[in-house]
Parts: sequence; C-alpha cells; structure tokens
Amino acid sequence: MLGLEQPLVMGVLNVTPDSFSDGGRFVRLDDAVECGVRMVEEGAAIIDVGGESTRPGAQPVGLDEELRRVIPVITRLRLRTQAILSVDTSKPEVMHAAAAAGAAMINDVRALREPGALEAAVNSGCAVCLMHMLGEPRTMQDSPSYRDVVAEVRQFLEQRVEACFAAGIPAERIVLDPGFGFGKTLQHNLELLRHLRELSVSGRPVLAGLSRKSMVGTLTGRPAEERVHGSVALAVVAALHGARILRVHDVGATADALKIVAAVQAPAQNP
Ligand code: YH5
Repeated sequence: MLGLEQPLVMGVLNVTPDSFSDGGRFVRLDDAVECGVRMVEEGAAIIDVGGESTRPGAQPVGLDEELRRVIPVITRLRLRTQAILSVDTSKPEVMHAAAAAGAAMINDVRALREPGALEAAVNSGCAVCLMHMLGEPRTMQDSPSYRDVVAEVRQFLEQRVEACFAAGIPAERIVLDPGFGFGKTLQHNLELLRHLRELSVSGRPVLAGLSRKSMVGTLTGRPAEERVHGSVALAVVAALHGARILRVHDVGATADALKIVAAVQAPAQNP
C-alpha cells in the first residue's frame, strides 16, 4: 500500500469517577462499556481504556483501584466488539492484566520508563504507543522549554524505540506519539504538528492526541465541552501531516472528517 489508507480513530474511554459517576466515588461499569460499544459503532478502530487521569495536576491512582476500573471494562468490551482494545497505563501489573483480559495495545504516556514496564510490554505481546512527555503530569506545564522541540522529541522517541528493540519489542509493534500538551506550550504543540512527519522514527506510525486539549481552548476561547469543532479541525490537520492514528473523544465527528481527508488524498480509491 502507499500509506493512503484512512487514519484510524482511537476513542478515549476514561474509566474514572468523574467520567462515569455513580454519584459517588465509583464508576458505573455498564455506562463505560456502552460508551465503548457506541464509539466502535461510530467508527473507532481502537478503544483506549484508561483508569488514571494524566491531565495536568491530576492525582495518581493506586494499583488496585486502577485494576478495578479498567480490567472489567476490557473484559466486557472484548465480548462485545472486534475493535482493538488499548490500555492507557504506566503500570506493569495493569499491562499484564489488561493483555490477559484481551487488550492488544499498551498506551503509555511514560513510554515504558517505569520499572518493569518494558518487560511487561514484551511479555504481553501487545503493540505499544510510546509518548513523549517533558517532566511529570503534576508539573509538566510549569513553563516548559526546549532548544528545538521537534529535534528533542524525535531524539526521545529514538531512545525509547532503541530501548524497545533491546528489550525484544519488534518495530512492527511500535507506535510513536509527540504527546501534545505534555510539557508543551501552544507554540511547541503547533511546531510539532507542522513537523509531525519528521517524528516517524524507523518509519513507524505516529499517533496524535489533540482532542479537547487546552491548545483547542486557547485557539478557540472555548471550555472543554465546546471543543468538538476545534478538535476535529486539529485532527484533520494532523491527518494531512501524516498522523496514522487520532486519539479522540468525539469519534463520529472525527471519523466523518477523516473520510473527507481520505477522499482528497486518494481520489481513485473513493466513491
Ligand atoms: C495523548 O496525547 N493524552 S490524556 C486535557 C484536556 C483534554 C484532554 C484540558 N493520553 C494522550 O486527553 N495518550 C492523554 O483538557 C494520551 N497521547 C496518548 N498516547 C490527556 C487528554 C486531555 C488533557
């Protein structure tokens, strides 16, 4: 193929009490599973199930709580859909349990840098998404600075790809991600978006997560719940700059926009 196929949509399924509340501290399992099923119906090829919020300033969650949130959702979605199930975690124990429950991808915002994570990822047989982050979620937005953001993010991804190779994860299982908003100013994010193709270390696919992020808020002046149009526009821009996977909250709207992009890029293959 010529790389002209449509990018894949990865739907974000946050299994946290603020996303699927039972009115208290717990998550409503049924609601989370139905949301995942709906995203597949709307065109998601991948569902990214996460139990720990990595937004700036968010509290870390303990191992037992994270397992309690994500594993039942993965188990139930495995029975309901053919979609690729991804687990958004940095913890080796969660990677292992998620793979056993049917996850085929590990999305780690810490790029397998936690002790035991590389080993857990190799043994899982899963694909891995390696994301760049400057610093830690709690402090990463405190005046991030780079000499050359594109070169530095690329260098980090090269190092993590090497670490994966050394651990026994083959190139075919690796996806790369600049980590929009993770220790980046608006200007850094825009620069990375313009140079997205340069981040494809070893020719591996690039995933872009831009949906509802503060850069959309800054550019449109809108709160998180009104960022659908800005987010879809950014997904289109990312697709035109070579992104192969778009991590989004609004699956149906993004899937429609990406069909348009595909038609423009490969006219002979479309109706
Ligand atoms: C990502 O880019 N992002 S969680 C703040 C928001 C809205 C959304 C202020 N996990 C990524 O989605 N995994 C997250 O409003 C991710 N790439 C990958 N691979 C942050 C998020 C968000 C943060």
